[in-house]
Amino acid sequence: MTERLRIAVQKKGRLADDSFALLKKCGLRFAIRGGGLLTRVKNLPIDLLLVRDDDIPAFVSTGASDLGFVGENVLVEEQLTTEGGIDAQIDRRLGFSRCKLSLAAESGGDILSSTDLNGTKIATTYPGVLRKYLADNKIKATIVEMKGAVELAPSINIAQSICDLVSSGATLEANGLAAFETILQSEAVLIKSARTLSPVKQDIYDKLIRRIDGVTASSDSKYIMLNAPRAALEAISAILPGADAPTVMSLAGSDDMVAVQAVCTENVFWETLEQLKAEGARAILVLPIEKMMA
Ligand code: PRT
Ligand code: ZN
Repeated sequence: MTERLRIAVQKKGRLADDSFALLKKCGLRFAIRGGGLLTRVKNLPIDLLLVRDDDIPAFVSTGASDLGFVGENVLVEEQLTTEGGIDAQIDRRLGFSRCKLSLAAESGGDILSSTDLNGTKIATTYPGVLRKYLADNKIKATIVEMKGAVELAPSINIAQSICDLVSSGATLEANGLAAFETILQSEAVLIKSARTLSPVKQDIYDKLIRRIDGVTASSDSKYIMLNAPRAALEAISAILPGADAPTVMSLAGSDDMVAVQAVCTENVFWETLEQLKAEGARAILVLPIEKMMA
């Protein structure tokens, strides 16, 4: 039986859809059906282990899974709170599920900065990260550990402030709270243990990682095509964001205009197009890039 690389992915929740979408963009063909713990990828020797996000670092650390997709916040919390530590480190940053772990308190209340936390109670589901932050900053406060609904803690007098994940800020606002400090920036990450993979698994891993890198690199990249006055070529090349030497071709029937094409490795904003136009560029097209391999 051929060995299969195993990847732990959140079964359902905020990370699940983007994790599945990334794997699909990497060319993996699979179907997620209710119930099952393990899903076979049809066209590569890879199995997906569908679990709760909190269990993913431990699965990778113990070898139940070779890789895992998890929020950096969960990884750091598990690293700080698991006895004996865990053998799971960040292998790639994936750029989705971005959020912040922030300290927040009643808007317009007495707690306006972290120094005001001395002698108070802080509710959180991230006791490990919070404990480290308080120790690093020499703040003496009591941590009230909760399993969820942390944003309600101040209104029911369990704590004076909270330490919770924030994305749009709408939840804090709806509960009359305001964030005053970010203690961790988080995004989805691919995690791996330091163990050596078998040669077969290493090959599958290498192939997958090349594809993940290709998808991540192409997501911010754009292909740009435009016509430009030959005299403005230098100025126009300087504006193209993150582009190496552009391809320049002559235009049929025109001596002073040329066609320019380039891969921009950074996002192309409307402001960039306006600058290009101001330099004399015309017929500007910005196209998405689906895949890239160096
Ligand atoms: O069932 P399982 O244990 O697998 O999932 P879960 O309920 O523990 O996690 P889930 O699916 O809610 O979140 C998974 C991961 O998504 C988190 O660990 C983060 O890495 C990431 N993420 C990104 C978020 C948020 N954004 C987020 N906004 N996780 C939670 N929230 C919550 C936050 O706790 C707060 O209650 O959303 C609320 C705030 O959102 P805003 O937009 O109102 O600020
Ligand atoms: Zn969870």
